[in-house]
Amino acid sequence: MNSGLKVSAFAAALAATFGAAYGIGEGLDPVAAERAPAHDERHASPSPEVKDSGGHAGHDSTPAGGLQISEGGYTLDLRTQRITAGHRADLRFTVRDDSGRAVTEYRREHDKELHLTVASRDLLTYRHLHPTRAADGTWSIPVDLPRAGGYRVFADFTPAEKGAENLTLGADLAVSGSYRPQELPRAARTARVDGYEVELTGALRPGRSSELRLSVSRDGKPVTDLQPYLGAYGHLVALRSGDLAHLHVHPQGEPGDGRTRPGPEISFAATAPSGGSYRLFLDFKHDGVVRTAAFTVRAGAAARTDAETPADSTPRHSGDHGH
Ligand SMILES: [Cu+2]
Repeated sequence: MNSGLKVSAFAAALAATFGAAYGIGEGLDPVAAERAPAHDERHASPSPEVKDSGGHAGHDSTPAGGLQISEGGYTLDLRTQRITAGHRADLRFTVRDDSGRAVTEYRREHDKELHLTVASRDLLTYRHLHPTRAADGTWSIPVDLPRAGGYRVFADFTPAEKGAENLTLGADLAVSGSYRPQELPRAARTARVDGYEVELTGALRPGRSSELRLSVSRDGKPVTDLQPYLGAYGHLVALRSGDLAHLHVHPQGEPGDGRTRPGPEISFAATAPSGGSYRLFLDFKHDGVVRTAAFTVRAGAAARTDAETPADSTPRHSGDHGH
């Protein structure tokens, strides 16, 4: 309830800000405009193993990240806090330690020192990016976000410092233009992107780890030659609707381990920090191109996706992730 109030206030403030100040983006079809080119580099959040607690909804796991700009002695200093919809801009930021110094040493995870995700508050726009770090610790990456609104920027990294843990820090980014918030697409088991169909089985459970399996097919045929991308056949990011809490999701098995096959099924372990709606973004690579399939799922006993979604349903908005 509380978060609902906050979201409403936030949306009203945004509508006022963006609606009044800018006419840019008017006439842009928010869904069509969102058909972004396939991103060449994206992936999912690496993180410390969260053990399956076997039913104990434990205090030992902290599955939600990204809600704070500062955590564990590290701060995300987002230098670029405003950009304009439909205009390419440099997103610049620094990660600082508790003495204010820019962090310049990181532990590589999934092939990269830092993984950046950018998501709109309505969860229809999503980017997974790998910025470049200058010697002084400043990170930068060009972004082009076609839709105006409130966004969250997540930096997922592990400082090289001894004992430092994987962190996901989040900061707000405002994208100016004509703001038209969309409803969260309804929960569905199937997502389509670029002629591929991805089917989700398994459920997201509050407070405990559960398995999510995503099966990729094209033209009705299972895809059995997925390509490794950043050390896995698929990368999954899950964001909670309402506050954009960022979940830690772990791929199960990896290319070359002798038992993980290159499709059609990709398996993950995920823990939902609470009941509610979540948006899942799956990156997978096939024919040399990385594509993203997006799903809305509900976590919690009262909201089983299989019960609420007819088998033949299709996401109402496939947004940039559809077709
Ligand atoms: Cu990444």
